[in-house]
Amino acid sequence: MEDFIIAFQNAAKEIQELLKTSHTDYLSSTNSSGDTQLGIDIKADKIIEEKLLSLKSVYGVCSEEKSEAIYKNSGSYLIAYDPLDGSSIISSNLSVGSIFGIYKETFESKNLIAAAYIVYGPRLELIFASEELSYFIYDGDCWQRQPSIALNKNGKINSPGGTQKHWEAKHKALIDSFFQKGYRLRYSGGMVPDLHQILIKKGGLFSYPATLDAPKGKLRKLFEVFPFAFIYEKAGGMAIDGKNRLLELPVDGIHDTSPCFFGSEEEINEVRKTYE
Ligand code: AFP
Repeated sequence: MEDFIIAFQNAAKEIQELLKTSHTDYLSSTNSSGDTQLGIDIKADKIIEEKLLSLKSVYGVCSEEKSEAIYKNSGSYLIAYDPLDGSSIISSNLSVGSIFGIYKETFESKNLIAAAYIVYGPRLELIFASEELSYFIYDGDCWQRQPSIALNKNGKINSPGGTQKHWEAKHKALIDSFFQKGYRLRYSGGMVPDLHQILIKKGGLFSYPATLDAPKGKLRKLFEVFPFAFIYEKAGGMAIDGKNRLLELPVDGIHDTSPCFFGSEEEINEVRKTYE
């Protein structure tokens, strides 16, 4: 897995430079999920595609910006990635990220064997999870390994996604119940910094539920939901769609979405009580 870590670290440095110097204007094109694309989304996609396809062990890649996967002749790993998650908050200069899922032979949750994400913020950071979780910070010269991350049984952060107007009543009651217990609202609109914050602060809840306008949720299974489910479970947390473990869900096409809840044990048990 060392070659993947090096590829992600090299891509991270190039994309961080792009973010510092590129315009963040929207293009007239949309990606396969119907999101308007930025020029920088497409450049980041290309940087990552080249880095990954140059690895011997990689058989194919698919990304949020592509309508289909690209395959080579050899290798056994398939990588699904979101090259620049949080396009809509780049113009406000908030942190954004890249997310990766490494699958063995097929793009299915049961074959996810490693996952990673990069945070482009005031600092450049990489989290990589396979058997265990590794955390790196770039110091401007080298990637410095940090102590690993583990979630406590509960936390203090509530990170609720989606438009409240479209939440089901039971979801609104669940989110309110956390605020009544003293949880603080922390939500930037970028999945990477929002989930990273919960990991770094050792607990809390991130939710992106089924809504009246998006009954299957917004976040994509292969590029966003499964990789973060894998990372949260490795950190001692849990990840469910309300009832089921996210990493046991089937996939209906590369851009399939799911409602999702990531957090520490006690918060996820509360979610289960609401949704079961
Ligand atoms: P964009 O890439 O369009 O900015 O979407 C980001 C994202 O997929 C994810 O990073 C956020 O958690 C989620 O959307 C935020 O969505 P809401 O604004 O609907 O809460």
